[in-house]
Amino acid sequence: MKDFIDLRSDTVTKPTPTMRKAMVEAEVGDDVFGEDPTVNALQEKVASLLGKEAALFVPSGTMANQLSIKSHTQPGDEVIIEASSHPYNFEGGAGAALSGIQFQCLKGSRGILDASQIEESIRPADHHFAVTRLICLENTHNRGGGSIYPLEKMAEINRLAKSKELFVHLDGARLWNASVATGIKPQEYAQWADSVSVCLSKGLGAPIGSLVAGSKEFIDRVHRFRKMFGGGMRQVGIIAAAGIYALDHHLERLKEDHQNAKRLGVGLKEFKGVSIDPKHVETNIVIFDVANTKMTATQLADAMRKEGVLIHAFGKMQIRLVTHLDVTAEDIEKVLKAFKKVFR
Ligand code: TLP
Repeated sequence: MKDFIDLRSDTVTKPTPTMRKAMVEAEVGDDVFGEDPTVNALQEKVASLLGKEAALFVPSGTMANQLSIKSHTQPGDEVIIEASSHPYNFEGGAGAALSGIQFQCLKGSRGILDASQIEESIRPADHHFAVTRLICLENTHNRGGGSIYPLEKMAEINRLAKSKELFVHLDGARLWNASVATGIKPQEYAQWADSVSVCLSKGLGAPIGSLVAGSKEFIDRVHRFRKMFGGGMRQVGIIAAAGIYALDHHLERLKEDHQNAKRLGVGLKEFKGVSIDPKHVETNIVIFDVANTKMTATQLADAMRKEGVLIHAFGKMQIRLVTHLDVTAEDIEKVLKAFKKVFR
C-alpha cells in the first residue's frame, strides 16, 4: 500500500515513529483491575478535555456509541437519530441487537437536525408508542460531509431534551475536527450532551482507541456493559499511550487536513460534471457527486486506483475523500492531477 495516496478514510493512518516510541515506553498494568496508569491518565485527560466527571477507554467508536445507547436506554425504547448517522447506518444493526431499541430516523440538513423537528418526533405518553428516551447527534457529521453542528443548535436540542426528560448522546468521533475548525473547545460542545464518544484512531492518528465520557454514575454503568460486551482489556496502556501522544501532538495539525480538504473541494469543482460546493467542505471530509460525469462512483474509484489514489465510493454516484496525517499538501496536488487525467 506504500505508493498509494489513501483518501478512503482518516482511519488508515499508521503510528509515527515517535508515537511508537511512546507506546513502547508506556507504563502498564491490568486495566480490568483499574491498575493501568497510562489508561488512567488518558481517561482523566479526555474527561477533562470534555468537561465531564469521568471517561472510559474502549476499543472502537462503534463500541463507544453502542455502550452509550445501552447505558441510556431500556429494551423497547426509541432513540431519535439523523437518518444518515453512523450509529444507525454503519454499526451492524447493533442498536437493535444489543440494546433492543428502535431508532426513529429524521432527515437532517447535511446531517444536522433542528430542535423543532425533534420536538415533533417525540412520542406522546400513550401505551401505543415506544418510549422516546435518547437523542443521538453526530459532530462532525460523517455522511453530512464532515459538517459541524452549530453550537447553538446543540444547545437548543439539549434544552428541549431536558424539558422532556430525554438524554442526549453525542457521537464525537471527529469532535476534535469540529473544535479545531471553529475554535470552540471540545467541552463547550460536550456540555450539551449527557454522554460523548470520541475517537483517537481517526484524524488524530492513533492506531486504536475511543472513549466514552459522562457523569461518574453514567460511566460506571458503561463500565459494567463494557465488561459484558467483552471490551475489558488488560495491559492496554500500550495503546492508550498512542492516544495521549496523539492528543498532545496531533490535535492542532488537524488544521492542515482541513486546508487540504478545502483545496480538494475547490480543485474538484473545476471538473465538468462533478457536483460539489466547496463551501460545504468544513473539516477533513469531501463528498461529491459524479452523476453528471461519464462514470459511476465505482468506475471512478477503479480508475483513480490505477493512478495510485485510493478513494471511497459512497453509494452509486457519490465519492468520499478524507484527508489525514499521512497525506501532505503535495499529495493533494498529485491527487488533483490524477483526477484531471481520469476525467479527461
Ligand atoms: N467511520 C468509518 C466507517 O465506519 C464509515 C469511516 O471511515 O469514517 N462514528 C463516526 C462518526 C464514524 O465515522 C465512525 C467510523 C465511527 C463512529 C465508528 O468508529 P470505529 O470504526 O472505531 O468503530
